[in-house]
Amino acid sequence: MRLSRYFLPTLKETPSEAQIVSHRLMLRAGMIKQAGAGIYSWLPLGFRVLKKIENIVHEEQVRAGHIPMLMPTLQPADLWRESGRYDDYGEEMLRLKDRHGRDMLYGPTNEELITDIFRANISSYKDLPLTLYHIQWKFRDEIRPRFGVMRGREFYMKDGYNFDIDKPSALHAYNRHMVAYLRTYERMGLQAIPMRADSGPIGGDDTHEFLVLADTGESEVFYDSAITDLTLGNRDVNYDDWDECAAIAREFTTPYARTDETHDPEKFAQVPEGRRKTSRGIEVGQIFYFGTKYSDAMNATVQGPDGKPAPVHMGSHGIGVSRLVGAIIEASHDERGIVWPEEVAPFRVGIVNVKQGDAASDAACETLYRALTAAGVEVLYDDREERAGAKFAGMDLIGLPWRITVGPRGLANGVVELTDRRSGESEELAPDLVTSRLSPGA
Ligand code: 5CA
Repeated sequence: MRLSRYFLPTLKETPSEAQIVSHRLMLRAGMIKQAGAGIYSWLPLGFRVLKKIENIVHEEQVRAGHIPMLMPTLQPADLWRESGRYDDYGEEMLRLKDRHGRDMLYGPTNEELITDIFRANISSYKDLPLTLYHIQWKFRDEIRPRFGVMRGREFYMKDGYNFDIDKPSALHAYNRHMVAYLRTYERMGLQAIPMRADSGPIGGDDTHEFLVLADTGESEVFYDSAITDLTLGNRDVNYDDWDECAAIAREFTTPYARTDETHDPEKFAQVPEGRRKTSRGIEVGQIFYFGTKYSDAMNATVQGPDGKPAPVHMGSHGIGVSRLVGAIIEASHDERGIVWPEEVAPFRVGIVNVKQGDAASDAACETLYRALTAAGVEVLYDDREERAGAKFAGMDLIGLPWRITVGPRGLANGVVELTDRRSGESEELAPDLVTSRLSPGA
């Protein structure tokens, strides 16, 4: 992408309405524009990151054996009357009427809709287990939308639903989601810690939230620091192996880690003193096992192995896809701007032409831009007639992992400069070497 033809409305000034760093940086980097309280347009740069995150979520769900689909944002109220949540959900639910006077709502989540799809199509235990998911916009009329996309009213969420014949099978689905989530967040360069949580309006006994530690997080968290040493890494997990998933879930949930809602000071006191930590956290996902709550209320049974109707055990599992954009920035930035982890960066590399209009510089940039693009590398080429200083500041602000600086002085010696955004380290290299260094698989 050539910056001269792109749409990247960066701001020099810090917007006064933004209280936390991720919100400030998303506005300054031209990623989002507020449309109304808690409602945002995703400008091209923000949209690229949102899609990268969405893709990782999809890949890890499919790897775990879950099936993607898409449900609508608007739902008929009747389904929610069946489950009893039409009244229970309260003011957070945005209610509306269509032209025929029918009650509708903008979905805050989808347990009812998916249970309706399930009961219309599945009648035998032989079709279980089944896990379906989608990534779709949700609306919750939050009292205090704030912190930009972190607590929006309209937000993008992955929500998945498992249907199982009994509790052990549903608990395997729970553990499988936990492993898939750990892997999802790690791929985004994040450490998200599963913490025992409260189930709120979704219901159920077993639930864990995944929290990213950050001073600006809305939840207070208490944990054994031993948990921060755990990583899933490149373990080749067999998602069909109940014992393997259960062992990983145990490994990651054994050290004490709880939010303020479930915090137990007596248990916490048993953690060795030096490892007892209190911090703030951003909730980037939550998994629930709620048994037969929805299937009972909505008459979703299947024929069991003994020929009799059997209740269906369910769970639901959410990831805050749009919130993750903010959470990643909270976890990865410096005083100059965002520092994107490679996997979610909007572009992998930026080219800065320090002397636009200089024939040799323009030609070298052009060659690099084409070679990198041909090699499948996502490049943003700053080809504007701007001061070099402004170009550097802009690149630092938007936080691409690599910057290539091209100028007449280096070119006279046959080199360009390659800079790592995270460490700030630079190296002078021949342009062809830069291309091969940044090409996939190199
Ligand atoms: N039905 C369940 C699981 S699918 C559910 O709705 N879970 S949830 O309420 O915990 O939401 C899932 C995730 O969405 C949360 O962990 C959080 O990361 C994100 N989320 C929730 N509310 C908001 C909001 N107002 N703005 C941005 N993200 C949100």
